[in-house]
Amino acid sequence: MNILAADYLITMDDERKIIRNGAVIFDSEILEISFDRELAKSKYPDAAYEYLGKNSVIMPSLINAHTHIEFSKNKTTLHYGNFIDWLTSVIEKKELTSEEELESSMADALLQMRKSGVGALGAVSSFGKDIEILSRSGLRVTLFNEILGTGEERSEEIKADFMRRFELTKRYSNEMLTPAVSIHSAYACSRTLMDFAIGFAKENSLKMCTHFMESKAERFWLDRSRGEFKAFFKAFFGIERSAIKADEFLAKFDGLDTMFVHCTHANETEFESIRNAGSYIVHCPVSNRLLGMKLFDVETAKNMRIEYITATDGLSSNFSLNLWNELRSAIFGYTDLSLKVLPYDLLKSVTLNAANALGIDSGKLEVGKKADLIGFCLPGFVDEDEYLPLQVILHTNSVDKLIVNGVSING
Ligand code: MCF
Ligand code: FE
Repeated sequence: MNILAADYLITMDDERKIIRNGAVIFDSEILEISFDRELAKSKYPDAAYEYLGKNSVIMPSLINAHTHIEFSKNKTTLHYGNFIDWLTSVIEKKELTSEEELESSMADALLQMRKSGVGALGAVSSFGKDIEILSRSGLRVTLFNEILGTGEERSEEIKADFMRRFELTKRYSNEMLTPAVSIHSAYACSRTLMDFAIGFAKENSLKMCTHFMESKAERFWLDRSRGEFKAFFKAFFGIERSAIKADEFLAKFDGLDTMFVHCTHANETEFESIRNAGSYIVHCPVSNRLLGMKLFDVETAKNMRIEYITATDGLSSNFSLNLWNELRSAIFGYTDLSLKVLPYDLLKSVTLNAANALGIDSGKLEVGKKADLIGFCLPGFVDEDEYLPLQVILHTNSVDKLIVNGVSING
């Protein structure tokens, strides 16, 4: 049994409770939340007790629900500001890295996440080269095997490659690593591949994720087979029309547990349909600024009672996989939203909401939840609870403690 004590506990519970001078008592699960750390210490004299020091904070560990570890290289060579330019630059730079560079870029990416307090992640795996390193990361991983391809003629080959990667993922799966499926997007997948992946996910009760309405180009292409995707698809794939409209694409996911990633250019009907299906929306503010040139409409989502998730996306559309940087970017991007409300919502978006989306029983300091915790110190005292989430986001870059499943994985 362990006792971790701090000056502030951000519980992320339904009452948004913040506990001063409290403690969390845990083994692999949270056993008790104490409102008095001295009392906790005397109540359990045999437990390993640690107080994290002046101005310390304990909260659930962070969850980066959408990232691409295999895209951790080519940091400075991709083109930003226009989605098609970015996509073209990704396709062109694909072959430029050696296996060693890929391996070390993935190791760095995972280290950066661990240092910042990420205890769980949703990783889109495009090539299966990240499976092994993710399996020994010490983190909880939902590994979304990606399916992608527009031409019907290569369907069988693509399905076989997907199955190979999926089987490999299954070999590494355990309590910490869960295989899942990703349909890249409505524009980059043929109907055959979509239906195959959806059928496969349903049959095997797997979580699903897909990029959705990330750019103006995608909006125009899915709505009218027009816009910037038209020339792109003609030049690269000889395709004249979008395979599917947005509403039909969304309907395909009925009955599945899906994360729709980005949704910056989605309309209210689409928001509604995602919400009514009990699915989740993930936004990635930095990536959305760099590629889609528009942020997700958090205010409308909130008014529609949509509990969104914030994530970093991969390093091919971000300068960092540190979720604190992402949260700060959101604070500075959403200039109309209250600094008493937005920061708490953002913390919830990377803890409880992300845990719910990935089906992990964590994200809250509550008895019975998994002991996935972080501890860190603020540079000073916070006098009013309602400003604590903002101060935490402004001042945190790394954590002193990262505990996953009750085990400290960073000293
Ligand atoms: O989320 C961002 C932007 N939107 C789409 N794809 C990706 C992102 N980051 C990496 N990707 C990958 C994607 O998984 O880039 C490739 C795919 O393998 C693009 S090729 C359509
Ligand atoms: Fe992505």
